[in-house]
Amino acid sequence: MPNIIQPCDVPSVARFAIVVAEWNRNITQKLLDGAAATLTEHGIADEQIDVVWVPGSWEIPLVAQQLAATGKYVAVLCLGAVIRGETTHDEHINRGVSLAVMEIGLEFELPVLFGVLTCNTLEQAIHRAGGNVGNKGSECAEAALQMVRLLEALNDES
Ligand code: DLZ
Repeated sequence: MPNIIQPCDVPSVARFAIVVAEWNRNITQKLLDGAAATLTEHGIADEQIDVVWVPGSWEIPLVAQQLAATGKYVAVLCLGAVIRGETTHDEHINRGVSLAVMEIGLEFELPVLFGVLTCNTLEQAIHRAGGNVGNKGSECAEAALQMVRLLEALNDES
């Protein structure tokens, strides 16, 4: 039988960082609320969660990088809501931010979660921020917890 690596518990001292964009705050506040509630449900205390607001999604990577570089966090969650307008602005933001978030995670060997909505309409964003398609902030927190547990298990193996 293959050896299946089982996720460990989240360390009790683990700290989580959340970077969240002010742009479309009516949406991003709900993503943040969902992410924080999910972390709390899993036993993470408020004192273990640091939140940093940035102007827009474009500014997320620089702050996520700074937070990752501190070495204080087991995961950095990136939350934003990019909604298509009349120009291609959204495409530039989405491409830049998604690639940068991935690169930061790889550079610092840390889960850096992409919780940025990339929607065609405000309605789509509303549905994904606690509406009928769930809360992508909560899902982002679930993924963060899963990755933290998995990386703990991988470290234990090595
Ligand atoms: C400028 C801009 C636009 C048009 N749309 C969004 C958006 O839908 N979501 C978002 O998070 N940010 C948007 N921004 C702001 C940019 O992310 C950034 O803050 C500015 O371009 C300044 O660098």
